Amino acid sequence: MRASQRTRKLEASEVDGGTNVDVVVDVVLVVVVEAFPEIADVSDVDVEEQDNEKASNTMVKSFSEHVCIFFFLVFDVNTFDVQETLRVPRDKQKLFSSDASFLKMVHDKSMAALEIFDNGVSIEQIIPALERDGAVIIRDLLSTEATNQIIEDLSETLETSTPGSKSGIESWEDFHGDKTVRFCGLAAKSRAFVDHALLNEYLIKVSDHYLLKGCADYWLNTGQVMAVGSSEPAQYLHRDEDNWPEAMSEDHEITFSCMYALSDFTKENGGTVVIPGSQNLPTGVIRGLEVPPEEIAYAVMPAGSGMIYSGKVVHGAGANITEQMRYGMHVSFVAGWLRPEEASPLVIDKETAATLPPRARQLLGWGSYHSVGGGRTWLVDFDDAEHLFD
Ligand SMILES: O=C(O)CCC(=O)C(=O)O
Ligand SMILES: [Fe+2]
Repeated sequence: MRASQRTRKLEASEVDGGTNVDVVVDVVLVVVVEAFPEIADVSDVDVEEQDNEKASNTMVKSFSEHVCIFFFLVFDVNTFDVQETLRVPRDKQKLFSSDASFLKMVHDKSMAALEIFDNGVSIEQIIPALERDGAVIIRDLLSTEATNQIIEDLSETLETSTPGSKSGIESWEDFHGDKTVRFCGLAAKSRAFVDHALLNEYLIKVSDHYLLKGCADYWLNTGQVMAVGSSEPAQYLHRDEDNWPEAMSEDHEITFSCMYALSDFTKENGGTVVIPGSQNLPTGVIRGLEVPPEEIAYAVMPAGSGMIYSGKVVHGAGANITEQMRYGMHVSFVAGWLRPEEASPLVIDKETAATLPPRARQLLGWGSYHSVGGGRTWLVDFDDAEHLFD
């Protein structure tokens, strides 16, 4: 399929609708127990002191029930009564545990929104918005020519790929969505991807700003088409850094991403859902989070735009209630001392790598890592992998 045909096919249409999430008591119980661990601790002390386990258990149970009912009433009104909301599989529900501060993440706005900039904006201008919201949108991050060329280069794979996860693992099948087409290896398929999306000046500068606080260099985590199909429910909310729970840190980012819009992103066609400010929630894995509507922002952006976002910000693909696919292309970097999601150098062969700019080669794993302290990893017989191209 030619790029022009594909572009026409990608036009979004307006469809109304939404889905509901049922409130379940066991979720409230999880919140109570996780939010007030001291309840259990205090009771344990009582048990020891009184040597009366039975009485104490009854007391804890009774107290928990009261707190549970209280939370149920409060949360039912303020948090869970969400008409247009996100699908959260019950076994993935993990409400944030330390406090209920996620309810207050919208600072001075009545509805959450991401700041939108035009290409040409300085990095200094977008950093404050990233600090505040954890994500920003930049229009024309890709030129029309670059967008069309990438679509053209990827169109054959797009045409031949079937929706659904290739992982064969239930939890990932759920995360990927059975109506969503995903594929990687983009640098091997499209030189335009390398020149415009991988080496994108804004993505690189923002990644330098954030990632280099925690590593000497970073590399490609994954370059991935994420084409959300018609009728795909919303992906559960998550943090991308959840992929490396052992490495997560309060102090710095370990991954940073861009979601490029290859077609228009709308609220109806699965435009990415972002919870501005959620990057500041304490470090911890978040899989599935119920959020009131005023906390939810949508990456509504025309084709060619990109949303650059923190690995800590809570987000997920939106529900696609239109008849068309939403074509997104995700590019993320990860700290050079961590193992990326995609094994790029096993996909981009040496011959192809040799044709690419040196920085692109390094980002794709055809280069070694030199830590701040002098440690060296990913070497080829003690030498930097870069020297394979001398
Ligand atoms: O497709 C999207 O909009 C976001 C997908 C996403 O966040 C992910 O797969 O990690
Ligand atoms: Fe994500």
